[in-house]
Amino acid sequence: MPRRMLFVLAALTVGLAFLVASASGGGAAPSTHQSAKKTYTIYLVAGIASDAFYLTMKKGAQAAGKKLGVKVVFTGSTASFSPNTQIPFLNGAIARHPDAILIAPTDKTALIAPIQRAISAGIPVITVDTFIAKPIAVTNVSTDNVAGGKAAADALAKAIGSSGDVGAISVNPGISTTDQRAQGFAAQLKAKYPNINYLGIQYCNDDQTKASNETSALMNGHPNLKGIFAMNVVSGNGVTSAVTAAGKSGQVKLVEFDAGPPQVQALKAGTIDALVAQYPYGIGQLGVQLAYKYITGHRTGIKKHYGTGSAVVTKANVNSPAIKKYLYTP
Ligand code: T6T
Repeated sequence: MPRRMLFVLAALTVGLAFLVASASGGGAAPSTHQSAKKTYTIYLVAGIASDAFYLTMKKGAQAAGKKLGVKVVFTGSTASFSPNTQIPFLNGAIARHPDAILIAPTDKTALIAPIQRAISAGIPVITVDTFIAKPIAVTNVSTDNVAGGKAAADALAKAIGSSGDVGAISVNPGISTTDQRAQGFAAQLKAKYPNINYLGIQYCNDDQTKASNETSALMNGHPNLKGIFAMNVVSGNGVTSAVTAAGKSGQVKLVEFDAGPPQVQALKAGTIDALVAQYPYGIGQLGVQLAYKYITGHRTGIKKHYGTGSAVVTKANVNSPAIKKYLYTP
């Protein structure tokens, strides 16, 4: 073979080897055989790990993990729903360097920098339930909370006959979910119910006793109070217990977000008129499926947001099969 042809052949061989090496992992030493299938690990950092909503989300995440052969680690503070207590758990997850992190950020801004640290460390992050005010996460999986707030306004208006004073109890300002619920609720009252006098929101810091005390003060300060919208599990449990303790069950109408076991029980008992129930199991399930897709290289087509739906639950439909998936099973 002429020397020139030999040289061209050698160059082609080297080029081909380079292409194969690049395709198999960006310059890593090419292995001679396929290595064993990697077990991926995904962390799920809850807003608060003791909450029925996140415990149900955990179940969905673990079910998806089991199907995909992915290890799902559920973590989070049980002390409070706050950035100060959540960030150490996020940092703990980053230190383990999992393949992905799912997180329900407890504040729209305070969690931006800590989440950025995870991303800078090469860990893809998906926000579940709540989101942050900077589009750095791969995607967000959540309820349509504005629509949920509007549905709550319609349900409360129906319960009180569309007129009178109503109040609201939420967690803290700065949380994407509850802020959107508040926004939807106020907008719907303004647009559709001119005879409802909205007294505004009180914040309970996700503390049931505080929610309860605020509700008692609200009822004392407004003897004609017709109804209350409680914007999550803990606010709801506090509101329900204060209304029950005051002997005003059925008199002050209640609409609450979420469907934890005590809320469902109070709905069945007639203390709560309607629940806007989310689908936390589905949020956890889809979060893990999307993370798996992303980390296994199937990145095209992943949208920036996925909605998982919600349902208005009343005494009339609470036992129907279509509603079952919306009732939390912590
Ligand atoms: O309502 C849920 C969740 O959607 C929200 O972000 C925080 O509160 C809950 O966990 C219920 O307590």
